[in-house]
Amino acid sequence: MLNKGMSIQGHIVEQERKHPNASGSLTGLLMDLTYAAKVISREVNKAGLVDVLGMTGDKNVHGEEVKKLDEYANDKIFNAMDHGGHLCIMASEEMEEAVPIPDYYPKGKYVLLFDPLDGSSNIDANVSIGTIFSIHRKISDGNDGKLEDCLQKGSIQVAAGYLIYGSSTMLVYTTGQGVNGFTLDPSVGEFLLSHQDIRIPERGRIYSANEGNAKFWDAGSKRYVEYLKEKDAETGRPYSLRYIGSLVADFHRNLLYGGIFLYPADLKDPSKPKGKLRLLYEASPLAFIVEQAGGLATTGDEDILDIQPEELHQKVPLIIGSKTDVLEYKSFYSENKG
Ligand code: AHM
Ligand code: MG
Repeated sequence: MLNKGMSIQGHIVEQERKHPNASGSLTGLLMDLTYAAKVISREVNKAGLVDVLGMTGDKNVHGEEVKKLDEYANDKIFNAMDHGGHLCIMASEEMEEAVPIPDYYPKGKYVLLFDPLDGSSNIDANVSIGTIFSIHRKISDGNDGKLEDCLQKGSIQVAAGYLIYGSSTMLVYTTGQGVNGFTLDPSVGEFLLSHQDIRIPERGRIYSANEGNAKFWDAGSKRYVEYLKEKDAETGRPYSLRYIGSLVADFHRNLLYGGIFLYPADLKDPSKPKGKLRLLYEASPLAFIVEQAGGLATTGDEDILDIQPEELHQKVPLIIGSKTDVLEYKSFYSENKG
């Protein structure tokens, strides 16, 4: 039985019970992750003080150097996850290569991909940022994790989730049986179930995009956004534009209220010919979550979850959100394709 206010630990165990052959390893893995998340949340909350601490010689109270927060978050997750015996390899947006679990630790059957601190350019302005994670099953032979374990289609993720460090810290995750949200209660230091079985509204009234780039989008994306600004009572247009520039925060709001997030390819910027967002650490986990909540995610050409990754840091256009909105986007995109 799921109850509002139940702890994340209770919830994960309950989910795992639905699989009679489960070994408990996924539960252990997710618990290690929530520990890292709590520590990152604590650091993010005092980010404004980092400069103050920095003036003392860039050392913290333990005599360690004060690191950039995204590097800190990366190290925290890595160090919380490497020795538990649940993983065989990890890859992160902050690390050039995937890192197999070293031989001196037991190796497990799961693969962890993560963006340790998404939207970190917003930290100094006290804007919400997040951590995104994706978990796959090991598919390669032998005990060691390999690159092919990381390059799997999103549709076969075992679990995905994100942490949002906002006015409160929340964890939203799915193991393929719906989406649930937990809020960190700082007084007990535990994530408690606050958003049970999240469903994204079929249609929203919000679009989120960096419209400053619109001149360089494909014709379909440009026309779609113009369409959203026209008045139409039946579809609730014009939509409101809401763009934080922090993917987790934009995604989270749209998940709860309904809406569509767009980051199309930039046809003029050679650094973003396939968009800006990373398939493995951003697009794919959020696509798994949104589909579990009844929404959709596409590049325009294909569903995000169907893409066979070719490289670790692959970028893709990302259009994600309420089902009707994403379907409408897709028809604009394909009708205007040259
Ligand atoms: P990051 O992972 O380096 O923080 O970059 C990803 C961020 C997303 O959070 C956000 O959606 C996007 O970049 C914003 O990009 P832009 O500033 O081009 O609008
Ligand atoms: Mg990111």
